[in-house]
Amino acid sequence: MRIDVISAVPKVLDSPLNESILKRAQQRSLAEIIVHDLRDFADGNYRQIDDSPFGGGAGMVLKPEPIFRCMQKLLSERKYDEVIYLTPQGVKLNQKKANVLSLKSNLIIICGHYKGIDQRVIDKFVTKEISIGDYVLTGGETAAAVLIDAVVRLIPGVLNDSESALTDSFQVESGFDSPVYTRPAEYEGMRVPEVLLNGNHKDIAAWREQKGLKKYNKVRKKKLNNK
Ligand code: 6GU
Repeated sequence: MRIDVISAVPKVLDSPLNESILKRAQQRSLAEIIVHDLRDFADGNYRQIDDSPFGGGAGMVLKPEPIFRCMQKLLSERKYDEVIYLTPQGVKLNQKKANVLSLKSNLIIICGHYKGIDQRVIDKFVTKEISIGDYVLTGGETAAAVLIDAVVRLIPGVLNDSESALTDSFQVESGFDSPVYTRPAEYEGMRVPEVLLNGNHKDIAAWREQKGLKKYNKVRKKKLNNK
């Protein structure tokens, strides 16, 4: 998979994309992630990439020309499956959407900044507007790091068997993982649940499912009676 990211502050993405599993995915050539600095596509000595909104109001808007130029360059080089604009006004990301995106070959991600991007960019190029949740971030870069992480780890070969995505919470029935423990079996007077120590895999699987489900119901199911 190739992912091109268009950003006003590409540095924000440096470490999230170049450590751990995402680094390994790129080293194994399973993912190619290229971040484009909007300023490289801007005009004049000032290389201005944003301006105040028509009609007034607070904040700045990313100008259309640099994004159009970057998009036109990319589209002249290859076909893209989706052009994603990351915005709090988008559809909310979930595991199912990450699964679908992980099957694509070429993606463009446009990171918004300040008050957003000129609507004409969206009208001309964008095929999906995605939000990572109902809260506001200063820019789309941190959201891009989240989206790329969620998608790239699903590409076959990126995770080792021991990290398999098939058993992830949200891929399994209950939606939540169970609690996990490692050595020592007793620490500061707190003992690991006996079922995990006795080696009965059927009991362990049942315990894990029940714990995940119980936590899910406690945290996510809205109580109807206000108690
Ligand atoms: Cl995708 N961008 C920004 N700036 N804020 C967000 C978001 C995206 N998703 C949730 N909040």
